[in-house]
Amino acid sequence: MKRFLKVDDIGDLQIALKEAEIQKKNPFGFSYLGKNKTIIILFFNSSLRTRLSTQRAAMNLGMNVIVLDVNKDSWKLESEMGVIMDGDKPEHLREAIPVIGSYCDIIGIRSFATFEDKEADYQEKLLNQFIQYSGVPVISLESATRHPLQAFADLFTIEEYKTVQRPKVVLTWAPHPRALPQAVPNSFVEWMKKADVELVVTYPEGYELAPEFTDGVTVEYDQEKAFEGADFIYAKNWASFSEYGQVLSTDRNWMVDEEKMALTNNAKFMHCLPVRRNMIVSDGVIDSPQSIVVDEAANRIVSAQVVIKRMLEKL
Ligand code: AN0
Ligand code: CP
Repeated sequence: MKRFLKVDDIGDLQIALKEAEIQKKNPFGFSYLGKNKTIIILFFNSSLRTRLSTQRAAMNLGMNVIVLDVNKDSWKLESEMGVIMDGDKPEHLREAIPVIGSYCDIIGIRSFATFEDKEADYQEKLLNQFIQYSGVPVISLESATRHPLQAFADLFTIEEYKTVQRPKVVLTWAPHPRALPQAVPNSFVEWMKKADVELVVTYPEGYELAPEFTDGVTVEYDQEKAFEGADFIYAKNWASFSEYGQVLSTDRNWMVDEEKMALTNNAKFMHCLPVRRNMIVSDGVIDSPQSIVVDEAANRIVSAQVVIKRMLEKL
């Protein structure tokens, strides 16, 4: 595997889920694969889970790990081609990327949507430069439009917890004070569409996701109706796609609370984290036995380990 950016990169989901199960049962079984191999993970944005779980996955596979917080510990990087670099950025990505590539065997990169330019975000300009110039396999640790390691871990978690063959999975928008990327819901939809689940997405009008992700997906604007009979409730805030990057609603009625969970089929509550309590979800729900957010986060090691293992096998 040369890159892991979206669902198609993982191939057959059933095979990937089987591999995840094997890795989870025997996390050190493939530690010989990473001997004398190095992964560099680069962060242009904050992270707790991705940063730690990806390191842990790479260490389980016997790799050396280097982590760089680009904004804090490196030079400011210019990304536009053809500019006169007389501003505050001393280095260009065009040199920085192949240099980083020369120090490692795999690169992981986190870089959120800027919300400045919808087209630039949806073209994944930064990620594509890493693919083009690094010379090594690239893993998305959440890009402008997708968060594939999260969606893979989410799917694996659903597989672990489901009690029916084809569970009803509801992705619900929930309020948040600041504009958040569409990457998590985009990937969640992208992966669920390929999985054996009944997917329903619910959000206030104006929060439609990019059609490339939601074409063919069932949308229910009435949140309570969407929750009826659900086996999994997956909450997430995102900013508007059409009014790009805008917060159109902070309606607290969309928070996931005990009353709404009572409409479900004793559903499990999921969220990628970090989550704002009593904005997105009530204390009562996240502290209940129905909440599986910590197990979900723990499975981020598993999804990263499947991906890194596949890359190591091809080095
Ligand atoms: C980010 C987001 O919504 O994409 C990261 C989630 C994994 N969340 C925040 O910035 C709070
Ligand atoms: N879910 C997730 O990716 O969390 P972090 O932003 O903390 O990495």
